Amino acid sequence: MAKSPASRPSAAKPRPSRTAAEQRGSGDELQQQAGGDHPVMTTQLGIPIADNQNSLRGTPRGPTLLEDFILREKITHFDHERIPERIVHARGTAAHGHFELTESLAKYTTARVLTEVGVKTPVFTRFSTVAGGAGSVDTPRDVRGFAVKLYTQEGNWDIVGNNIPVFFIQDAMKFPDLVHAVKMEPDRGYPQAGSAHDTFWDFVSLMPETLHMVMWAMSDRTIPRSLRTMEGFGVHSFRLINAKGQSTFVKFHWRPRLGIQSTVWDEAVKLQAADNDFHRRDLFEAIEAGNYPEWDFAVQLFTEDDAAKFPFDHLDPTKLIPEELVPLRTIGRMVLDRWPDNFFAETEQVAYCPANVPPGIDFSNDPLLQGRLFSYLDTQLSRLGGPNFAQIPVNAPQCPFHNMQRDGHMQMGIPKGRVNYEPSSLQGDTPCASQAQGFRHFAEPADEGAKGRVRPESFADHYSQARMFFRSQSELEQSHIASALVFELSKVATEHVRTAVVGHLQHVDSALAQRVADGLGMEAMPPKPPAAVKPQDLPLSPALRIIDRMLPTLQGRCVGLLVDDGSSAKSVAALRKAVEKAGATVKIVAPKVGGVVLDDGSRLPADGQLAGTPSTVFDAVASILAPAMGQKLAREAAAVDWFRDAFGHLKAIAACQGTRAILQAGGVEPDAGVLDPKDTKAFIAAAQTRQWDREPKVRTLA
Ligand code: HDD
Repeated sequence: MAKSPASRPSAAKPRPSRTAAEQRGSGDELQQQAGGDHPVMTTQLGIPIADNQNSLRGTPRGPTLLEDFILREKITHFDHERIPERIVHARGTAAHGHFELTESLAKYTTARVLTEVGVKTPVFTRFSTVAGGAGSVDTPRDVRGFAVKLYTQEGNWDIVGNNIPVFFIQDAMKFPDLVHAVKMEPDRGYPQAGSAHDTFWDFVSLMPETLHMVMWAMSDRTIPRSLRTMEGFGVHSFRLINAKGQSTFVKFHWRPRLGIQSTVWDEAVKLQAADNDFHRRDLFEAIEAGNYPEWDFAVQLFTEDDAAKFPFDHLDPTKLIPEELVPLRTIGRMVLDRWPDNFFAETEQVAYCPANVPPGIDFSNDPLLQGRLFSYLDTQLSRLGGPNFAQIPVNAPQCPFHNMQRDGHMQMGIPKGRVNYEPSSLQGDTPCASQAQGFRHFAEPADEGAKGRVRPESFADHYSQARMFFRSQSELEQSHIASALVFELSKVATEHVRTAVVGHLQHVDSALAQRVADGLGMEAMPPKPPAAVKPQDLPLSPALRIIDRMLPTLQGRCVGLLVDDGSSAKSVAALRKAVEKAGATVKIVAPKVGGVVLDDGSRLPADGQLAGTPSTVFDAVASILAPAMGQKLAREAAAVDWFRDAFGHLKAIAACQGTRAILQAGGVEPDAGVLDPKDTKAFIAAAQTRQWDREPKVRTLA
């Protein structure tokens, strides 16, 4: 422990003082070390700094002086480096890119972004988890935010959506309750970033409108493999308004060109330990490598008359419109091709708001949307510190903008002239509103009925679409949902909450309720709660599945290749070539990050060290090991887990003879998805998908 100056022997003579630069090296010396042509460091106000290592001392061993304005400025700024994190969607990651329209919707809207084919509109897209704090992990079971800011020529358009097309609640009035229930419990401060706890399921059990989205939340949609393989949904019905002032309802969809890909639950759990930043690293690496993720942009268009025939109310955000009922029309694409320069300045400070729409797009009366139109601007005022947050570069429009809004905290502009009001006759160039170009609200005829705090009767059916969603899933996906329900409810300590949820599940699907009851070890089936509306058997929607719709491709994915000293250089090169040809990357994993010496004497550096690079981070794994190394690694838990987990997570494995000892140690009985790395063709084919047939052999599903 360092001695404090006071405890030093008083007899000790102070050493002659050296200047700060002599003690730690001056800025000039450091500059020389780093090379390059560095600008002189200054304070915020431009005063050049001579020493950035030492504070100003009264004497060499004496007190620090209050006079040290450089120290005070630096520490003060540091003390204020954080802003309040978002109350929801705090953990996120974002990228720049563009949107390009491929089909004009001029018949339906005047919005130029939806009518000018071929124009590239810049976008900034932020993905997020919902429940966890900014420092939580990337891969919990959670809904993902999918927020796109399009910098159109008529102002910013924000599509603030999720990767699920429905929402938990019908009315914004319940949003604070929902969020309080799902976030960490207020007395104990946990769990972080997860819904598997009493308060969330208590809320669910008392609010049956949540049941449809609960089915989605328990599906594999909430454990995505990559942000690049997620769908995005605008959720609510919006309106498109054409030149004649006519309205058409619209739902917005983003469809990943790489197809949808999810993890299996055990993999998601282990990913939380393997890499907190799994999703943001994946997005960063893909963009850095030039594998720019792309999404098709599609719309569902329907009229008021169409909507009247739907067996649900489209203004209820707990309902979706099956694409079998209203097909999707692909009209554009989004490409993300540029990583932000600075996380705080852009990803943290970006402010989305569903109320940001250009002329030609308008809102529906969805009561959840109506509440959101207020909430986002309001939250930014405190999160970003005042009314001028639209001046932050990532939030500023990229088209001309003029108004009479002035002053306020952190005003960055210097408005000129005498006139800051409208109308005015004193200046010729002041901005004026324009009937021709300006935003016009749809002249919606008024509904019948009296004012009141009411839920329309058309919102009363809470179970039919939950049932439709569940029954539309493949057998395996249904098992995943049942197992997820068992997992989550097993974490609920309050028995009556578990019972109540299983009661509701009977309205969704009685076999599902039975599976969950069995999985929870319930002795008897709990009573069914009364349902306001008898659940209907709606036509099934196979389009809602994901396993069947995964794209058999290796494009954009990553194969882990385990090697050790003596691995065959030829086999490593052949495998790498085949994987790269299939559009994926290979990452070399070895016992030491410095790499290995291959059998031809060449050195192969590793991308990851075995213990710190588990197979969970790869889409498929391969190993090329000399038999002696295989024997050695068979005694290494990290190597055994590498294969056992890859097998359990239904991944293709290319395992050479040398690896068989490790597989044996892990109790892995090779199946059709365990291949010889020399048979690169068979390995690529298997690696393009998961080995779903294997699942019943490796775990018991509910
Ligand atoms: Fe919200 C953030 C998506 C309902 C209030 N929301 C936020 C973000 C996304 C969504 C993606 C993160 C944006 C970003 O990356 O900065 N929210 C949704 C969706 C909803 C929804 C798809 C239902 C369809 N939200 C919703 C309601 C309310 C809010 C009903 C309040 C009445 N949401 C907020 C918020 C946040 C937010 C508190 C937190 C940070 C922020 O806005 O900027 O205002």
